Amino acid sequence: MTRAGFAALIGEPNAGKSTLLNRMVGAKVSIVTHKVQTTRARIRGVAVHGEAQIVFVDTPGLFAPKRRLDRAMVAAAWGGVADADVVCLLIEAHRGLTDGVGAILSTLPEKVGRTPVALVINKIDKVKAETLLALSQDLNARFPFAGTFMISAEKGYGTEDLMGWLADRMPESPFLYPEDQLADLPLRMIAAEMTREKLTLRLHQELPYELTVETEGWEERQDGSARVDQVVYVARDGHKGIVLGKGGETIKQVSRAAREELAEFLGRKVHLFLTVKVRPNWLEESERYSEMGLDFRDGG
Ligand SMILES: Nc1nc2c(ncn2[C@@H]2O[C@H](COP(=O)(O)OP(=O)(O)OP(=O)(O)O)[C@@H](O)[C@H]2O)c(=O)[nH]1
Ligand SMILES: [Mg+2]
Repeated sequence: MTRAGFAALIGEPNAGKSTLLNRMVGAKVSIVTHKVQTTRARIRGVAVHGEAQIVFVDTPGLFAPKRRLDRAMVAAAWGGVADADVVCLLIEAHRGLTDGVGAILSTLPEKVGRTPVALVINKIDKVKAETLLALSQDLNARFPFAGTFMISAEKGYGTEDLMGWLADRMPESPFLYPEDQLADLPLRMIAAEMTREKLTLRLHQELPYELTVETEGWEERQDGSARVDQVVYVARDGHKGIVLGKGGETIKQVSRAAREELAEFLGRKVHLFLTVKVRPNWLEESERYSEMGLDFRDGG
């Protein structure tokens, strides 16, 4: 008898949810940056452990939302919890019980109901072992966690234990995805995310928040290569210049990095064309949200 189900990864922005998803799946399915609010929608990655298939659901970080996009992202994150068989709450070891974590813990009971929640203290490579025990006790006093794990998603410490524990908690079920499938994001969205990651890594301050990337065209060529056309939407005139960079240098480097990653992912040659468009109101356009995999109405 096989097992299969959903494990949702939730936590504050930057907690390492996407890093953990990629580690568990063994491939880069979700983009990772050092900046907060990198992930914008739910992203599924599939892992098989023994007789169990675990569908990991990466979610946007949980924080106090102010803008429409924030609200849609936070709603998407809690939506991941609603569908899950097990929830993993990721906490950053070196930041501990922040106000943000406190806010999550106070909302958690109403959101999870009877679904088991694992406490996953991540980034243990950044702290001394002594601090972990106190943090774990403190957190366990505030919520009846079904298990506690100390991990480093980046280094791979403790992640196999967590995987085994999750596998045991999956309901009896046939596999939900074919065994060789790692993700269920459409290719055009994976490609757009790769470009957004490279832009986010390169740009500073608020700019990454104010842009979105969409794949507008995908053409398979006779020679086996793919031509991919993407649009980078920015909200302000001034941002276009920043994205392009001096003499177009920034967009050129972003384009090269994204093209190389996409080509490796597909295992064939890619021709990537990026166009930057100013669209002052894109953060209020429902079509942009559906392209991102978000529900526009959640932001209302
Ligand atoms: N030192 C250390 N850094 C880590 C670890 N896990 C993740 N990181 C780093 O933490 C940063 C954020 O990681 P992400 O995986 O993007 O975090 P996230 O929770 O998905 O963030 P959002 O999508 O913004 O909510 C990146 O710079 C990661 O390299 C870890 O175990 N140790
Ligand atoms: Mg993320």
